[in-house]
Amino acid sequence: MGEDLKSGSITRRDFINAGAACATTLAITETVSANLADSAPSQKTPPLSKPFLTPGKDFGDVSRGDPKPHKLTGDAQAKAKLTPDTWRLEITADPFVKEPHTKVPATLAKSLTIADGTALDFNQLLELGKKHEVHFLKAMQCLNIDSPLGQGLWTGVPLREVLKLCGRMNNVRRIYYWGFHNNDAKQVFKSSVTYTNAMETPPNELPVFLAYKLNGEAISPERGGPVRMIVPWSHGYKSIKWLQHIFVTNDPRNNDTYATGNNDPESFLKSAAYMDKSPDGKKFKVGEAVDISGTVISGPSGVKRVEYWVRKVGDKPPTLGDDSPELLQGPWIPCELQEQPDWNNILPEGINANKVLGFDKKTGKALSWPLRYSMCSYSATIKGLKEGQYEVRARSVDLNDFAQPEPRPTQKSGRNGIQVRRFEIT
Ligand SMILES: Nc1nc2c(c(=O)[nH]1)N[C@H]1C(S)=C(S)[C@@H](COP(=O)(O)O)O[C@H]1N2
Ligand SMILES: [Mo]
Repeated sequence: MGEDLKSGSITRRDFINAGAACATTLAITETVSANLADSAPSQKTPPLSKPFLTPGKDFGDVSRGDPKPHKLTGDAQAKAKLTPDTWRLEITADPFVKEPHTKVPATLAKSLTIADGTALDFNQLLELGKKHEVHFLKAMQCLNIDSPLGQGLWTGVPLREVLKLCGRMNNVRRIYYWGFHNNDAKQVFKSSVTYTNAMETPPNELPVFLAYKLNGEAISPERGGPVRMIVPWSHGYKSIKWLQHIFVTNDPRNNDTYATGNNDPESFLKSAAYMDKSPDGKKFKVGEAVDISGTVISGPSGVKRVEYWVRKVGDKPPTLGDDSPELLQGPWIPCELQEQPDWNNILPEGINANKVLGFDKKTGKALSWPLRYSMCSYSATIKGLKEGQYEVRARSVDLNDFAQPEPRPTQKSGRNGIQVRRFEIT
């Protein structure tokens, strides 16, 4: 997480707390003596720890640039083409050729450029939307931060429809895109998808798209407006803000900005449970129930359940590895998952659930729950603990029966380590 935190751009205290809690060291003494029957998930509806759709201003922010593009106002903002009126999108082809991997260059029948007055403007994008508009719910999650940044309903036009404006493409294997970067090459934040990713969306999968709305409203400058790329299945680094340029190439190698930070540049979201801060550091009386809660993200491997493990510890227990035998043994006890909400109360006005991708067109219900690439809450009530110091952890189990963070402990493909909270019963 170093890189992102050092940039000083993480604004929500949660992230720092979550990180600090994981780094603290404590020592194990005893396994928990709670009666398991007492610890079964409660039947009450879990409290929603956060609103289902995160208001744009409440997302955790991860933005590079000096000045950050969303801080520009007035003339500077217009000059940067970051208002709906001034926004332009260029689409060009890379002439690059280099043996052995790139024998011929990519070509487009028609480039869209500012210089020759053909760049796409905001109204033209909205016009395309009249025919091709899509809506989708997505959890925004930074590959390097072990807490979700927020969840939104994004609306826009699939990338493939925008690319069609350029006529026939030849020898295109990757599609790069980047946003405004103060005309400073060092500040470019670029990402890419493969030609297949962009053009061929399997049934029930979600297309890469150019978003112009978040939660039914214009995308704010901070969230990457006027237009932001959204890559549904991936971490935040593929969802480029302040989008202004698309660049097709026949170089098949991944050269995303995130690849230079030792990150897996083809990562997808990890199924993972993240814990709310409470009850960390709190004291409870014997007989008092301890509530835990958090959010669980569904990556492509889905979520079968979320479960928790509580254990008694001594004063200074050492850190417990995610693969340590006592952790793997548990006992892990199922948590309660938030039920599918009444979508009429959640979605912005005028957007019916049956119009949202990933939902059944007839019933308006999510085709999977939690909906793939989005998140919902979970909770559990722990009862019957005796006096002492405790640690509680939560983890997801995916549809392949892999418990978090398996099967991929490499955290540079997406931080999903098991989180811990500590409390005392007195
Ligand atoms: N142009 C641009 N796009 C960007 C970034 C950036 O710095 N510049 N950061 C990326 C990263 S690493 C993440 S995790 C997400 C964060 O999105 P958010 O700030 O809207 O939560 O935006 C991505 N898109
Ligand atoms: Mo990120």
